[in-house]
Amino acid sequence: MKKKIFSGVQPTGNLHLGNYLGAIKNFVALQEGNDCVYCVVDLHAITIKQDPKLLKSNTLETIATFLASGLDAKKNIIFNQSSVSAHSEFAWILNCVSRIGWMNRMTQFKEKAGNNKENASVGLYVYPTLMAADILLYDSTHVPVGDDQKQHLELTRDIAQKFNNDFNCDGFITVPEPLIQKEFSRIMSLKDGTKKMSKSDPSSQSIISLNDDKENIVSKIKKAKTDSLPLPSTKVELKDRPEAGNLLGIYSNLSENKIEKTLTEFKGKNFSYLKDQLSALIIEKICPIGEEIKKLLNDKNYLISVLNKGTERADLISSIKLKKIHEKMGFLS
Ligand code: AQP
Repeated sequence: MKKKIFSGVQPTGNLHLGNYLGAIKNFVALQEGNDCVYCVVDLHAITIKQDPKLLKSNTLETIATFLASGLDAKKNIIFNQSSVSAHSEFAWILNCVSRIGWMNRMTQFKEKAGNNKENASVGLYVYPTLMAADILLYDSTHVPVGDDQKQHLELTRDIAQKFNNDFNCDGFITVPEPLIQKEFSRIMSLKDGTKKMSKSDPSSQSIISLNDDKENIVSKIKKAKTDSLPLPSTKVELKDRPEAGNLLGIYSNLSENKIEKTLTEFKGKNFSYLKDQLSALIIEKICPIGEEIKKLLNDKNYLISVLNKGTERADLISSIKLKKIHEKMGFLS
């Protein structure tokens, strides 16, 4: 059956291998035979202070990354969140449906706010209700995300169910399913296999950026943290070896092989052999995307035209749904 897909990426710059393997690669696979909506979530980005000039260029770069990775602008709805006002309007309604206790459990807020919670933006705290609004406005049935967003998706399901209960409209808001890869769904930092690969990591050595050139990739993989043992032959042995697990997981994901096959290929070998093979594979799969991003960024008018068309289509769908939501809530229209 055709799925209704929704997902988003923040235009916070420096998109990396984690964003690609955890999310964008799946967006591309899902575009065949499904109705897909892919959004550059700039309203989410501003939950942490952004430089307006950079936000603009990062938004274009994110669109360019979608297209360079293989998303078809005709098949999919690709647009920018702030251009479609239904997202923030519905988010406010969902702020009133959601419970403070639910928000208090969100680990992303705790991680991003750190020790300085009092100084974090209110937007960062209610980030999950905006995410729920994005997804639920399009009656999405499935949401492809990286493993780090699993908790927010579970909350989205709770919010959808509560809305349907509160307004006595069972099935009106579709309760979406997460689409998260089963294995190695979280790509880890090259400098610490227990920490997520993250755009905001202060060390550029911890991430492979989609814009990295061959020399950068070879150098970053060469310097990636390892342990002192030869590579193992079973998944069980990977449990206490986060760096080995991460590098082998990236290799498996990029080569589209199960981890068991990758383990058989590398068992007993040392890290330098794996690193050579992995660098070559990343260069083969990622560098063409980086080159295409550069090309697309030279044609800003084209990128803006893609956004404008997507905005029109997204606006139409979401405004119809929002009108129905208003009726359920008793708003006079
Ligand atoms: N390390 C990761 N492994 C797998 N998936 C990942 N994603 C992000 N990091 C990893 C997935 O990428 C999609 C878009 O992410 P985002 O840009 O919207 O936000 P994020 O999760 O906050 O990304 P970062 O890199 O961690 O940014 P910062 O440093 O700003 O917090 C999502 O589907 C996400 O799961």
